[in-house]
Parts: sequence; C-alpha cells; structure tokens
Amino acid sequence: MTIEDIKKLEAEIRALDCKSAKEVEDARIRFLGKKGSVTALFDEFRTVDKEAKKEFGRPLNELKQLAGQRIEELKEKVGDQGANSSSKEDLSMPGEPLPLGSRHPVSIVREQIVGIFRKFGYDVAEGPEIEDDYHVFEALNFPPNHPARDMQDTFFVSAGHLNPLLLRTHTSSVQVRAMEKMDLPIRVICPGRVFRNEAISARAHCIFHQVEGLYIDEGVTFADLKQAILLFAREMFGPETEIRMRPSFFPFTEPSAEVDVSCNICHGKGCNICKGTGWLEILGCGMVDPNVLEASGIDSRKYSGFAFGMGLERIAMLKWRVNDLRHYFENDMRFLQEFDSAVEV
Ligand code: 2U9
Repeated sequence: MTIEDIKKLEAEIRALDCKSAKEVEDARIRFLGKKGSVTALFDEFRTVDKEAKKEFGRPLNELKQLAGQRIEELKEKVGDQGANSSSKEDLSMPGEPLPLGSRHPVSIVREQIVGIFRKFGYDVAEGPEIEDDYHVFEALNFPPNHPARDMQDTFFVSAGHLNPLLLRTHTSSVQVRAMEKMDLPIRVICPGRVFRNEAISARAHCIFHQVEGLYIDEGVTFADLKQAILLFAREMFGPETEIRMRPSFFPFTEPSAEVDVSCNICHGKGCNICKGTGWLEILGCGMVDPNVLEASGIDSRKYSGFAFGMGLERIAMLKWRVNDLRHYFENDMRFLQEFDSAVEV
C-alpha cells in the first residue's frame, strides 16, 4: 500500500457520478462492498507494520468516510428508491405478462345479434331463469298435456303446485313479461340461458343460449316478419345472403315457419356443412298466436305481431364449424383462444 493508492481512490470517489439508484448501489458495492476497493485497502492495512499503520491509518479512515458521504449524496441526487435494497433485481424490467381470457364464441354471436336488432330499434329485455309454469307454458298457449310440460323434458324446481317453478325452456317468458308491463308498440330482443332435460352429447346439451325477438303493433304482417328476418340475415351472414321459409308449428305462433339461410361456405353448391342442400337452418318464427296476445291483455283484433327465436350455440357452430356442443361449456383455453381474432367477423 502507498499513499498514491489512497490518493488515486480519493480522486475516483470525488469524480464519481451516477444517474440511477442502481448505479449508486453498484458504486457502493465497488468501493465499500466486501470485495470493494476501499475495503481491500483496509484488508491490506491489517497486514502492514506499526510504522505504516501510523502513516496510513488516518488517510484510510478519511477515504472511507469520503466514500460513504459521496454515496449518500448521490442517493439523494437520483432519489433513493431501491438504492439501499440489497436485492439484485432490476426493478425497471417489464413485468411477467398475465394470461388473458378471451370472448366466448356464444358471447360473440349474442353481441352481434343483439347489436343488429338494437340498430333496428329493438329494446333489450332480460328475465329470471327460474320461472313459473304460467310464463313459460300457460301464457304461450301450450296445451295442458304438452310434452314440454313433462318431467322428462323440463327441470322442475318445485312440482305439484298449480303453477310450479321450473328452469325456463325458452326466453319467450321474458317476452310475456314484456307484454304484461310495456306500452304498445313493443319491440324487444331477449337474450338468455335456457334449460332442457336432455342427455348431454355432441349434438344436445341441457343448457344452451337463445335470442328471441318480439314486435307487436297495429297492422304487423307476415311480410314485415320476412323483411325483418332477411335484413337480419344479411347483416349477420353477409349482404349476398338469401333466406327461405318452410312451414312449421309452434304453440305460440300461427302461422309458423323455420328459416334457412343460403350456405355462405359453398354458396349453394352443396358442402358437408349444409349437407349438400345449399341451405342452413338458423331460426324459427311466426305471427304471434291471438291467444298469446289475449292472455297478456292485448286486443288481438287491433294488434298483431311477429316473434322469432334462435339457438346461439347452433349459429356459432355454423359460423366456426364447431363439431361438438360440449366444447362450449368446458371453457378449455385451447378452444376459447381459437376465437381471439373472431370478435369482428
Ligand atoms: C311470445 C310469442 C311468441 C318465439 C319463437 C321460435 C319461433 C323458435 C326455437 C329456435 C331454436 C328455439 O333455440 S331453439 O330451440 N325457437 O323456433 N321462437 S317463434 O315466439 C314467441 C315468443 C314470445 C310472447
């Protein structure tokens, strides 16, 4: 050890400058840490003779003091967040990304359908999933012995009453409640979860989602229904889409129809999605049965209306060629991530 060694370090410490708390901490370790250059001089000091101890003792202590002071000054200058931590972590590193969830295909389809009908001037209505027999069956013209009213087909919450509680089998009960409380004309769209007592398989599930719609006013005709469905189908499946209607039967509509859209995969040529027909069934609809209007206190001689209903899982299956209904309820991230880029299709 020489006095020059001490002077050299002193000059270095005086010239020391830092821009961040991390640099200050590095400098502290470089000079005063266990293997630091000032500490090294102290280690050497222990080995020198008495005369040398007299010579170097004082300047060495002053050097250590200077280094401590300078480090404190620099901490203050850069702001001392984290500087006195002994951790080696770089706090400026970006964080670990958290895995993000994604939109469920049924939600994507529901939002698209509801968005289209809102644009047409429909209000959105929701109602209870646990309903009574009156709002699910009675007010909708289901005869007392209809199979849907059987334990085999419907989940009952409390049986044995005149008006038992059950899990709704369609969202039509929401429209019944809308007819009871809304002023005419009525234009509502009702998205929701429904329940049917079915064995679960690739093609059937006991829970699924529907969107149903109802329009009641003076002079509403089947032509209005057809035009509304055509406009909806073109918004939903593209401007080239054609529709066709086939006669059908529901207790709550008369006449009733099932609606097919032209297959936008093969454009009518026939493929395995449309099973070679060129058409895909997407919804059911009809003119609201006068009995249904009257049950909710609407004069069926003055007012008429149309209604329609569709299953969301089915529409999402056609849109994205999902081949098993059970995927919708398992929430497997590998399935859901398939739809990350599908929010606007
Ligand atoms: C009121 C009056 C009439 C709603 C309608 C359908 C036709 C229909 C099915 C499509 C597939 C249900 O999800 S699905 O299984 N629905 O075909 N729904 S007309 O009619 C109503 C509703 C409420 C007051």
